[in-house]
Amino acid sequence: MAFEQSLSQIAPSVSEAVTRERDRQESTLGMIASENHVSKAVLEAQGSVLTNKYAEGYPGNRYYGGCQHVDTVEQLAIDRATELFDAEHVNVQPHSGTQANMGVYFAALEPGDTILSLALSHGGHLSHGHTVNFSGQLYDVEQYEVDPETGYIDYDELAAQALDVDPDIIVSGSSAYPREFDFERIGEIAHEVDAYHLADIAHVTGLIAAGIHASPVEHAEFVTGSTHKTIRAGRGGLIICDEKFADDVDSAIFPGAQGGPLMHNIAGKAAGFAEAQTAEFEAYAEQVVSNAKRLASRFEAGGLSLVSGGTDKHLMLVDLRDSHPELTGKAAESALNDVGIIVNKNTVPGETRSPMVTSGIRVGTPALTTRGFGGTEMETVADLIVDVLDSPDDDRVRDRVTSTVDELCEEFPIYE
Ligand code: DSN
Repeated sequence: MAFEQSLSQIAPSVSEAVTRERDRQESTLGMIASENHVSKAVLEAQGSVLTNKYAEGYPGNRYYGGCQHVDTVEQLAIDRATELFDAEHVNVQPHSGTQANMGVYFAALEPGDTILSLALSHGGHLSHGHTVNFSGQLYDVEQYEVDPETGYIDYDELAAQALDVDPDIIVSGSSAYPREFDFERIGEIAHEVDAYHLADIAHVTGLIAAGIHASPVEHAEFVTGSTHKTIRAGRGGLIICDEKFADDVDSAIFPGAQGGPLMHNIAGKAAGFAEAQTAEFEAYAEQVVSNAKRLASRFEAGGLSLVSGGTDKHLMLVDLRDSHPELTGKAAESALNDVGIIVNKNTVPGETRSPMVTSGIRVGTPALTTRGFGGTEMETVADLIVDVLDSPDDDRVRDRVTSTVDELCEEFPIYE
């Protein structure tokens, strides 16, 4: 019976691709700011028999029988997140950060209402109202930008813009803004114009859980996040909201936006949230930020320009236009990829190239910090990146960098 066969027996090509992907992760430096390596415990939970169970509804109130054990798991995930974020209500069912945002929009807005959010090319996210995403198609969208000189959000300008466009919701949070948001100020701006405040903390969920990044929970009616980035709890999303919106949010997620919850992923969240409650996780989160600041300083010493001149958190945005005007983000990503350093091309404020080409790269430290990299290693990695950007076609540089990357990967294994 097929049940007796291993993955490599029943689907050898899939098995081989999984093994190769594991090897790729072990043998390269993952610096995509939104990625991380989960623990074996989270992998075990996500690969469990909970994938077999339908559980439409919520703990204690399901549409199917046999939900007693998945109820336990989901309630644990909810309780842990409630504690971690000092929340009134948490929904752990969103399949992703985008689904979480969808849940909030469905709960708080009517089609045609106005969203005011950070533009994608200034660090925002597709689900904050981009025209190619449902959010930009269902809602009227106005966008704010960072100050072109400083790279920071100008909150006075945002306040004036909010008065002007009269939004129904203001979205804070980003995919590529290297500075902390002033959640309190955005909350005040939103409330002055009678709008809701949605804080999308996808990137910084782990930093907030660890208490080393300001929390928006007091200053936003709705907070959304993803669970696989800095918090290392496996792929998925979550919504935190004031108690008075709990029923609206829960019914917006199910039955509004989703069907059966992914209970194996919710088990991953419950496991990852337990890890996030430890002192070890707090030390990890502190190291993520300290590593990012060290990397940023070394980049600048190596002649690279960073949007806003640095970082407050786990990521930075290298603007190649000053230092390497001919080198596109796409070419930089590719040259680094060839030597085993994995980053993503990224638009920069005032971008003139297409999003598939770009003039920048986004670089993050969560995954390398999980491997055990500290400040010294970050400086080594910064130097390697600068060397490759300076001489992307020089084979001697490529060989030297590749061999240092190999040594670092061997010294800091992920799962072995
Ligand atoms: N794709 C994620 C990122 O890289 O930031 C956001 O969803």
